[in-house]
Amino acid sequence: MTQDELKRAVAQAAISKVESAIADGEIIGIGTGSTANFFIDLLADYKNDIRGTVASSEASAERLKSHGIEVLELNNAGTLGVYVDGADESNHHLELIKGGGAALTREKIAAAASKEFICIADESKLVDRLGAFPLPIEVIPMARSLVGREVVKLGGNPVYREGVVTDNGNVIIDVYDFMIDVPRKTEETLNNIPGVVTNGLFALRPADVLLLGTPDGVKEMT
Ligand code: ABF
Repeated sequence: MTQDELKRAVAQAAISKVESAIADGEIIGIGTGSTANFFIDLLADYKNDIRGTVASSEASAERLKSHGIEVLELNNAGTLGVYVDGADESNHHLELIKGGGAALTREKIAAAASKEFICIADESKLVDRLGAFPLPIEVIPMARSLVGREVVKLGGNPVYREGVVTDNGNVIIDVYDFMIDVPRKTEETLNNIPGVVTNGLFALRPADVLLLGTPDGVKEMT
């Protein structure tokens, strides 16, 4: 199976898991990235049944609207029944690195606002230890150098993601050479640096379910 076929398979499995939430009139949180895009495209079949969605990026909002699916502001939506999104890495505790697509802050808000967070990924994303994928940090532009120096003190190698402005008007620093042994602690430490909006570790609020696409079928981890 190709990687796209694995992504489509997990997106289909996620559809099965959200059907009851849709039927119950819950608002569905929608993530960002190529795996989430497969989910959005499959969700189009339910557009007349869905009460509404909240998107974690402008790109996903546009894709949802192009299918005729209603997109709401989170402030008007209340608690989300379920949030479905991809990841760049997951460990076996369902602690994640996210933000390769620069949407990490809205993704973290959507996950925090959801009763259940279903992560969808192909099997290449499952790791024993987080950190081979560079950890993204969203930073207020004037704090870029300060945050970079603090990251160096913590042992990381910060690289400014040139030419990228987030949906919130901020910049991204990717931290290389930074293997993460205690993700919750690292998440807190980085978030305490002045100028950091948030970082791409999802450990304080990990996924509740990981649907992993493998050549032998979709595996569910909880
Ligand atoms: C979002 O999309 C991000 O948090 C993550 O960076 C990325 C994963 O993308 P893909 O599904 O294309 O691998 O979920």
